[in-house]
Amino acid sequence: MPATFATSDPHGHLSELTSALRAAGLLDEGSRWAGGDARLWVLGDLLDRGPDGLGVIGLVRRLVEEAAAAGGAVLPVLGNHEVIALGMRRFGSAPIVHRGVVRTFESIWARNGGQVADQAGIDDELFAWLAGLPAVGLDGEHLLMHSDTTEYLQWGSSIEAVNEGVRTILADDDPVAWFDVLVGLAQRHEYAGSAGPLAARRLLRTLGGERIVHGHSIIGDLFGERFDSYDEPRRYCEGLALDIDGGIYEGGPCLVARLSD
Ligand SMILES: [Mn+2]
Repeated sequence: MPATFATSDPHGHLSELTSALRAAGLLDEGSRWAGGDARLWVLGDLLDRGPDGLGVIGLVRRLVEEAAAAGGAVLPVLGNHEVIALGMRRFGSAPIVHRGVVRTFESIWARNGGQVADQAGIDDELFAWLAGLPAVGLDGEHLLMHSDTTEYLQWGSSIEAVNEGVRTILADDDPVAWFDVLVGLAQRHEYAGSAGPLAARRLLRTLGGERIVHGHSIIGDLFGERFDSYDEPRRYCEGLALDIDGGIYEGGPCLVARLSD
């Protein structure tokens, strides 16, 4: 059984991501895949907020190839910032009536750390790659996704259906359906608090797995702790959820969770 790892939310912080993957033994000094047959999940929000989203995407795409050639796997997942960036690229400042409110992708992109340099690099080929990323994945007992929400179930009740549902929307140009994806993946904190285990169990029962692994919600925000006060992923929700977002863009650590040996 190969070792399985997960990281999330690099948000354009290429050097922090590279250092963290190297410290985990997954990259060599030249930043080439050194993980052999290991599996590494990258749970989205590759771009926006930080200086080099395109660099992060370039690294992840190269590692997908290198890991596959070594008998391992690098498995990127869609985050809400991929949807924001793609929506900005596709719809820009076009007004969209969503649930009775006029909104634009541009304003959401601008308010949430959208980077002009990242936009400039999203050509048709990269657009298609990002829009084709799966929203959820299952690896042994781990159910992996970007956001700590049950909103995924609006697109289907199996992993394949959810991924196909989201992929179909992002391959089309219905701005309202795009906005539903954006709003759904922006939800958070649904596994925290007293109602958390019920929500987590519903998702696990429907999609499979024994534990949810997610990013999107910074550990410091979720638990009211200083961003520099932790250096490990946080298991919570009666052990049903694992938050791996250290909060790189807030000065927190880039976490690489080891999920199994
Ligand atoms: Mn996010």
